[in-house]
Amino acid sequence: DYYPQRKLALVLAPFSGGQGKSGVEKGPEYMLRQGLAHEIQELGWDVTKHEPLKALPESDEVQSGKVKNANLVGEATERIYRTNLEALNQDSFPLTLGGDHSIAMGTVSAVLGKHPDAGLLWIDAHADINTLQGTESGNLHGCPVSFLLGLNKEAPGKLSWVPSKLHPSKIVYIGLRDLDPPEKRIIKELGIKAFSMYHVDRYGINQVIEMALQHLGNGPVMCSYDVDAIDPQYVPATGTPVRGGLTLREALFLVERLAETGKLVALDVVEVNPQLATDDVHVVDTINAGCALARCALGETLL
Ligand code: HAR
Ligand code: MN
Ligand code: MN
Ligand code: MN
Repeated sequence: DYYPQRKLALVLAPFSGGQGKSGVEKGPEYMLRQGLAHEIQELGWDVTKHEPLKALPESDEVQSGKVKNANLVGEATERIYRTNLEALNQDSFPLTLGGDHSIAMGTVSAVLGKHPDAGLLWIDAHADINTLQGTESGNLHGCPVSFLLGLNKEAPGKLSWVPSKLHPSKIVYIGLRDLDPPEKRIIKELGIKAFSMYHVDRYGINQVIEMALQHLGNGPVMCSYDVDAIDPQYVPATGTPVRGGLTLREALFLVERLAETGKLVALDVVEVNPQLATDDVHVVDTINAGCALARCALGETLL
């Protein structure tokens, strides 16, 4: 058990600069309004709230080279990194609420700073492993894994802070179903373990998570959870929904199993965008799913 004192750092990351749709910065606010902090306290955790992006300078950049908002993303992710590393050093579990997935450059780097042997579970419809060369969209939320792996020779502007501490053998994907051709090539070339929705259907979610955990070995595990891994029928309010995703039970089972291992050291819940809902039910469903992921990862459903 990494957290016998049950201290939790709730890190709010209301950030949208890694992609083009506004509203994803509202994710943390909506999840808090749903009562998430209190729910976590009721699970026995001592919760402190952190807002590293307070007074983040307005971005005056349009595009630096191929990617958008490189300086803004660099500044935001470095702040998140510092906050999360400090939390980890004080034996707190960082639960980071996004925000778009570019913020994982900060959260994952913090975990690897504290636990160099940590494994990373990346739950997502997308691989987010595009390089500066390979990205079609120029959106940095499609690129965090390439930075963590050190696949970009020269990081633009303030992105240069990101340390490349992640080894390709220490990441496992689950839920993939929408990859760009260069992303598939990188995953193959580096031999990265990836369970797509095909594998979830073929083996079942229980076998998939066991294989994933076995691949990562015995050390601590971090989970970066993009809610678009879940089928849009359960999580419609997200920026890039892709049909044919995890059921809500499969999605929650994954984090329940992680809680059961006692090896989970940090969790991100990202890409919740309440503004993209077309009706109130969609907002409620999406926010409830995001909050349930966090609670289940913290042991709510374990007996
Ligand atoms: N692969 C595409 C790109 O690079 C889209 C990926 C981004 N969408 C996400 N990330 N929500 O998981 O732009
Ligand atoms: Mn993602
Ligand atoms: Mn995604
Ligand atoms: Mn509907």
